[in-house]
Amino acid sequence: MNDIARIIDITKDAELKTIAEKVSNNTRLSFDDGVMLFEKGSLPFLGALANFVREKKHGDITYFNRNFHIEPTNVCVFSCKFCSYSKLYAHKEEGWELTVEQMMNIVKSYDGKPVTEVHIVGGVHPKMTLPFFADLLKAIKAHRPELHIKGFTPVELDYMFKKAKMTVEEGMKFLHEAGLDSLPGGGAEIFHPEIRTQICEDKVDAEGWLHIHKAAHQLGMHSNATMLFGHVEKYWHRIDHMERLRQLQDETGGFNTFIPLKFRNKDNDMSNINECSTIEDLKVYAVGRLYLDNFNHVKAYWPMLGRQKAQLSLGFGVNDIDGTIDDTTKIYSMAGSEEQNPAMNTAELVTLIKQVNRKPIERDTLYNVVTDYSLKEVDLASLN
Ligand code: V47
Ligand code: SF4
Repeated sequence: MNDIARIIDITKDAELKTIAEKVSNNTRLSFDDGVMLFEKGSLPFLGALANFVREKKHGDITYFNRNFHIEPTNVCVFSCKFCSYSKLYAHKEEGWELTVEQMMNIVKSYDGKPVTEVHIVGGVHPKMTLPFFADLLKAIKAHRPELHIKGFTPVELDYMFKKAKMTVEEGMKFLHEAGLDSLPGGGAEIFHPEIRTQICEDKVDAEGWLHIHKAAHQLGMHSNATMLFGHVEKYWHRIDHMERLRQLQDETGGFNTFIPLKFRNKDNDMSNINECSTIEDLKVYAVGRLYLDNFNHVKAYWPMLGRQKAQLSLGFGVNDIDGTIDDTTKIYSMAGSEEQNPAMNTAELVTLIKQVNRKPIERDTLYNVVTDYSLKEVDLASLN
């Protein structure tokens, strides 16, 4: 009996058996299947099924990349209740805003280091406009043309485009021409308005978020998609979120990676909500892997999850654990991330992946292989 037949065989529940058969036959799961997986699927069942798909797509390969983050500002005009930045607009003395020169100094501090990507994301500061960010993009490309710039969520973009009186298509083209290569996955949260009005009512809505990603895809740019889970949403809101992503992906094929983000409750206006369990985290990765059949990659963002849970996630559908993030990333440590110092060097990442018998591959943003650490003996001590 092969692996999938064994999974189907051990399932007593007829409905879950049907879902497992669909996965085995490459048949797309329906909305109700997705909800049922959350309602009835045990962790071992979901894990076995998600791992089957993960290994069919990628074998043991586990990707990571070498990147660094720039957060232009922590001031934000919006007031997402889960966000530890949101109160800063009223308390500007606690805020920072970087000039183009200061951000270029961060870029230059990586000169000679083998990073392939810069990830730029932050709050929405009213003075940081489209021309300001276009100048930043041009300056980065002039200094280091091969560095891939992944930057700005639709929340930031929607605000800049409106302020510049540009359409989404015009604004995206303008930034792309200035040097923006791809979009990160942030700002998606939970798309359904029933939840959005409770947790982030004043920022771009689901249609606006999807429109901006679609415009980027139509320019040939790739992007990621996140989902903030484990707060006030129900199972069906998660599936509704994934369904909207799956539909856009069918249309454009522009998404690289799905990144579930676990809600953390430190120092924000939702601190009264308990964080969900590790079991729930793993279930979300698994259902994400099963439902989003047209996404190539599922990523665990390890600074939020912690190193050990990131290792565990590799058996639940995850095939990417993000990158060597520098400790300048404040948004997560402020919200109570597992890692007080979210930085890991290449040797640590490679070791982490090898410890759970997976194959570490350093990738660039578009999943081209940079170095296959599974093929050769690497002197880990020599890596930075
Ligand atoms: O959209 C904010 C989340 C996101 C909290 O594309 C929180 O490669 C949990 O999108 N608890 C921004 N999460 C980060 C993001 C991201 C991260 C890593 C990689 C990529 C990528 C994208 O951070 C926001 C929001 O969902 N966030 N506050 C919190 N309290
Ligand atoms: Fe602003 Fe983003 Fe925080 Fe919302 S999540 S308040 S848009 S920084």
